Amino acid sequence: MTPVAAPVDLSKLKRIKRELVAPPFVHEHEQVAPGEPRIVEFEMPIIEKEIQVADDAWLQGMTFNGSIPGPLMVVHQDDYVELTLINPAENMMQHNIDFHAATGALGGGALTLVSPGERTVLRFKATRPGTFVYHCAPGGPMIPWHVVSGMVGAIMILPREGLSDHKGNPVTYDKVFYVGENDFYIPKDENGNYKRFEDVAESYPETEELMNGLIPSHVVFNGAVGALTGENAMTAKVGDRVLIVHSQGNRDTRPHLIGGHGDLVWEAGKFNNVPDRDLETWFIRGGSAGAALYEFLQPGIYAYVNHNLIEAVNLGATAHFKVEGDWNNDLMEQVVAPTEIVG
Ligand SMILES: [Cu+2]
Repeated sequence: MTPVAAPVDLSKLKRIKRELVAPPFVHEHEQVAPGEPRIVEFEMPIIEKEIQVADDAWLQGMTFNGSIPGPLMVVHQDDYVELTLINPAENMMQHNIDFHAATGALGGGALTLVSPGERTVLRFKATRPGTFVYHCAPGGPMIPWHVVSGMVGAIMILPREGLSDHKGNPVTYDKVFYVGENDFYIPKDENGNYKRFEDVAESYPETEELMNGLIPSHVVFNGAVGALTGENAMTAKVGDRVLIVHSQGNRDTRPHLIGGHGDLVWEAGKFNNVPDRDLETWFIRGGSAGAALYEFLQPGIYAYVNHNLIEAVNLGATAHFKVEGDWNNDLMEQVVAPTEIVG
């Protein structure tokens, strides 16, 4: 299906090329659009590779740009996204990309199906501001399989004037992190050990059987248990306003920052809607990305979790923020340290 129409003349628009970076980091961008709408060029290879998702578990992964999740792309409303999608000859599978932010042709999925050894270029206009998921959707049961193998990421389309608070006043962020949550379905052998496969094709039959039971073996942030904890913790300083973009391509989730809040939360991720305030936990619908802005007020280690705590603690969906600065005893003080009860 290739739509036929007169080409649009975008020759007067400026072009800018953005280099994508691996999550949780986000490529360089302006919060307020610097001028007229532009054509923003991105290039993403699709990489099929084995990924270690826990000490004892490996996934035959499929990735946008080599990372799970795929990188966060950032543009402004009314910019044009121009993506070169590359399926290297070493891959086994056909892939494509469905942008929830795009209009028509299955989000671009119908125009981007590439076999190994092919490339394609898709351009779409970013008409609606917000955070949106993109994912592979090559048809039939390949769709959920490619998504739970890692082929999901997000795009953030900022309003041209930048973000606004609940009163419509401008707000900015000091840092932005992209946390992509994935549910994995890794089969076990008869001894209860996770099975390791030669390639994606070999992993498919047993993985699909497990997928259809709807109980994931792992629920992780950024592709692996511990990908964002300890030495990999996200960092901030007291007083930093941090924007956290959180996506889930397949399943509902409920981010929660332990010891913190969501000051302004675009739960559904769409910036034309008034943000919620002071949230303890927010809801990300499967197949969407949301955004939460928080100013850190105390130093320390914060756990950022999926508040289904079984998924957070036992299946992997935990990240850390390491925040530096001075403690505020007005907000919290240990009045009496734990001591033995006497008498
Ligand atoms: Cu795919």
